[in-house]
Amino acid sequence: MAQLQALADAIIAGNRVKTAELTAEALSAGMPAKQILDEGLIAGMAVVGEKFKNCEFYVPEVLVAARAMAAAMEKLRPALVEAKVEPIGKVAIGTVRGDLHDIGKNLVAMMLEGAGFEIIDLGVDCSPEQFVGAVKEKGANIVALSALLTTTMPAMRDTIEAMTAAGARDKAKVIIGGAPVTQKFADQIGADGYAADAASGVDVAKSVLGIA
Ligand code: B1M
Repeated sequence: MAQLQALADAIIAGNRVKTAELTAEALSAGMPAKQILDEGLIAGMAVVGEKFKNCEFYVPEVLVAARAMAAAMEKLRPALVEAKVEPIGKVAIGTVRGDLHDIGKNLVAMMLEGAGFEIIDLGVDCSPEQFVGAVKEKGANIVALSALLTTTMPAMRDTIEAMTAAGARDKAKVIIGGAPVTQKFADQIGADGYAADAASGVDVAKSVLGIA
């Protein structure tokens, strides 16, 4: 539908004003909130993710697209709540203990939200107990860990061990990423998935939950 394609294009262009306007127009025209989300906003963010993976887009383009998405979500959220549209998963994301880098983590969170996940953003310097709490008290079914320092990578293992000790490991999948992190390290510490970049983070999050 032309209206939804225009919405996706506005997201890809990072046009915040136009994205919000088109979302409001679609709602006023009686289009279901879920259709606007899936076929307009998420479709646009999926293209942004692909372009980021293929190095056609860089961090600034992704940030403006995510900002446009956030503006549209402000308009759409009440209608989604009313329609009882469930998120496809609940992700507790944070940078691990001792680590203050959050630019990459924020990008991953934005892409995940753009793909339909609910995000519990725990921020930076997160203790293993914060992740355990997000699983046990807030029902997160994915824990996404970010580390940018070789010295904070061991905190990823500590988090997984704390989840196991607290009986939270079987309630949530653990996915990890960050510049020094590798698939090999993910395997060594028993994480369920590793993503090299924000767009792959969406693929891995869906894959660990068995979503196509
Ligand atoms: Co820091 N820093 N820093 N730093 N910093 C690095 C990481 C470093 C490589 C610079 C260098 O020496 N060349 C180096 C680490 C060396 C190492 O451990 N091997 C370093 C250092 C040493 C430090 C300090 C120790 C410096 C000091 O004080 N002596 C200190 C540590 C503070 C702390 O954390 N305790 C420090 C501080 C800082 C600032 C505060 C100044 C600032 C952070 C600001 C902020 O984040 N709000 C900063 C910055 C900006 C950097 C660099 C320059 C850029 C990081 C970044 O944002 N990249 C960085 C050098 C570099 O990378 N060129 C550096 C852009 C971002 C989009 O990429 O974060 O990799 P990235 O995220 C990607 C992927 O990795 C992946 O997706 C993202 C998007 O594609 N990803 C995930 C990330 N998390 C994921 C989670 C997932 C999946 C994918 O979950 C599933």
